Amino acid sequence: MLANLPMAQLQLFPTAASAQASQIDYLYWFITTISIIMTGVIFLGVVILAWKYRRTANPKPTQIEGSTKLELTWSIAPFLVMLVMFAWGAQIFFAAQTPPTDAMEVFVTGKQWMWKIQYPDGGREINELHVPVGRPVKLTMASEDVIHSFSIPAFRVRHDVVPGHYDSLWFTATKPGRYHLFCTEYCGTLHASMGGWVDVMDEKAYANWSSGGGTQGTLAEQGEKLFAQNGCSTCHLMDQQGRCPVLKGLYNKPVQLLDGRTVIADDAYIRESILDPNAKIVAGFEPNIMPNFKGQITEENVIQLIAYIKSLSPQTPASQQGSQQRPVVIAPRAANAASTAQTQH
Ligand code: HEC
Ligand SMILES: [Cu+2]
Repeated sequence: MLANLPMAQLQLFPTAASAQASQIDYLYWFITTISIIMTGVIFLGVVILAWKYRRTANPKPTQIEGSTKLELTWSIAPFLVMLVMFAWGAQIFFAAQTPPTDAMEVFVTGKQWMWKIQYPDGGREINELHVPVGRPVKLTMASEDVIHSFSIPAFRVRHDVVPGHYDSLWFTATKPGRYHLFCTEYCGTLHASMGGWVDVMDEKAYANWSSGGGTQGTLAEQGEKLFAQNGCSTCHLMDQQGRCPVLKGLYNKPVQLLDGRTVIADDAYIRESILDPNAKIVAGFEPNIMPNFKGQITEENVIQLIAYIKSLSPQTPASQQGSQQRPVVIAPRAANAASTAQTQH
């Protein structure tokens, strides 16, 4: 329906190629229309009243004491309209934060000045993202350096990618084709060229394309190699718990911490455990034993390591994987600030 609007034909408006796009467009047009109407009413009022009470028609100024009824009307009516914007907007916003359980996962790492894409089957690309039509896709995104922002206008999705944690977004592409993807956060000299294409393919074409897969094994297999290369396997034995926790079956399970809190071992938690091991110490273990891998393991390698640790546990739906930007603390303690400050010294 929106495609018939003259705006769409002028190409001022990107095509709508995802399941959520039309919802967002309807809200956009609703807000724009209301704003235009409101602006029109106010301007008209200013012009009419200025004309009606002009000096020549009113040599003696008329005293107007005000009208409670009128004031209530122009306060309450816009308030109700804005509540509609709020409720509608909140509904779309929350839907955008909640990927469906069957979403397929793709990993994106932003780096000055390119987007690196990793697929669970081990395939990887730069500035190209291949997705099947009609299937929800969840992107888990990290930044290697500065703040970037991942944006696909045709899908009406965009999310900042902030260094230090995972960000995520999801969409369901509805029309096969090629769509622009961008970095929409100024990130340095070549920011303008930090973009690429999303290729939306029908199921068959996608199956053909993805059977290419990774030449170096799946993401989890790549992670297994890194696990040995970085010496993780010398401490984290597969079945025998010594000075280091066993990582088998860890993924997405609650972990009891030394300071009494409990966290869920999602992507964000495992990422933090690797890059900043002392941030959260597992109960029964000691700090400062696990080396800090920050600066030694890239975000892409962390993604591979997580895939490996994940593969040591039964399957978990993508929607429950690392959708949180920071590790979730289930039972935060109020008096925590003091105790963490101590452990940092
Ligand atoms: C020198 C031994 C050592 C090495 C090497 C080591 N770790 Fe650890 N790791 C530990 C210890 C001890 C803990 C528990 C204390 C803590 O939470 O920091 C731990 C905790 C963890 C946890 C949290 C486990 C849980 O049950 O919540 C993860 C995940 C982890 N390590 C992954 C890795 C990965 C991946 C590597 C390799 C890049 C690695 N570790 C290398 C000793 C090590
Ligand atoms: Cu960028």
